[in-house]
Amino acid sequence: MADLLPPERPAIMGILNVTPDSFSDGGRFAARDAAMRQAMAMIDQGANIIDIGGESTRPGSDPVSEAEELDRVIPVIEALRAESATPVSIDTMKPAVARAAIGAGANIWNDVTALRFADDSPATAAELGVPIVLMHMRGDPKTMQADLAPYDDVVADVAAFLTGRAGAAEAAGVSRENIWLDPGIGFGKSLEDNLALTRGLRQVSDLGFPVLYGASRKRFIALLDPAADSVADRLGGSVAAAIAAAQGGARVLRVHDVAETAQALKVWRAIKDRKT
Ligand code: HH2
Repeated sequence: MADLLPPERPAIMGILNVTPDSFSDGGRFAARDAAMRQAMAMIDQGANIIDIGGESTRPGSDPVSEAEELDRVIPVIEALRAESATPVSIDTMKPAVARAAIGAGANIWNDVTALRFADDSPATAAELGVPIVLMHMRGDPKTMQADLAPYDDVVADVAAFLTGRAGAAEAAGVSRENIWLDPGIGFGKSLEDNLALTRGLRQVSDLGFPVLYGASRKRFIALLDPAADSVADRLGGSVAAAIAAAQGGARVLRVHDVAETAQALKVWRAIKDRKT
């Protein structure tokens, strides 16, 4: 689905978390309506893809059951599909959730485990036949920050891991043009690792697959600016990282702040491309 990715600039993927902490008050219908309003606002602001997730992957977060995850995400995908043709990605590690989400109208499977969560993940990705995001992560969301053995060369290690996962996906029958890669900013990585991966993103984009990059509101920003302790105060750092990733060849930017990222990309493109 090459038309998901504009050639001239990275696509903006707007983040829609449908977790109890994101839309808690007022029950399921209110939660679905609030999620819809946020999705439509992001589309108005220039989001090219809406990434819907029903399970937090924040470090230390608890897993949720398949039934609960389906209950959270499927009604939102159906409601969004009824109102908009904007592509939707499903952020899940569970093949059954990916399958139901694609059945309900989602267009992309975003898997932070790179098809390692379940034995049938690779075969499911092949069968669904939609783009699959393979992300780098060491350990799982519960353990990843505890397990911070230094990398030899984080960019080379991540590139090698992603090459291996792309090979495994292809071996399971996923077509090459459906494979997207993601260095997994903030997943089991130190501040220096996140900076090196952003600086060295070209090495990942040179692997020949579209690269998705997500640093929006992540904790490493607060390590550089202690005044950004609250996630709401990380806009400047998020935009800076997104533009650095665009420079490094990212084809998709996963962000919370769509309008600001869209504006930054316009200015970045004008600086880069205009000859006058
Ligand atoms: N980061 C988060 C979740 N999903 N998917 C991809 N492909 N790349 C990422 O970097 C990525 C992701 C982080 O999730 P969480 O900490 O739950 O917060 P949020 O979803 O608000 O970003």
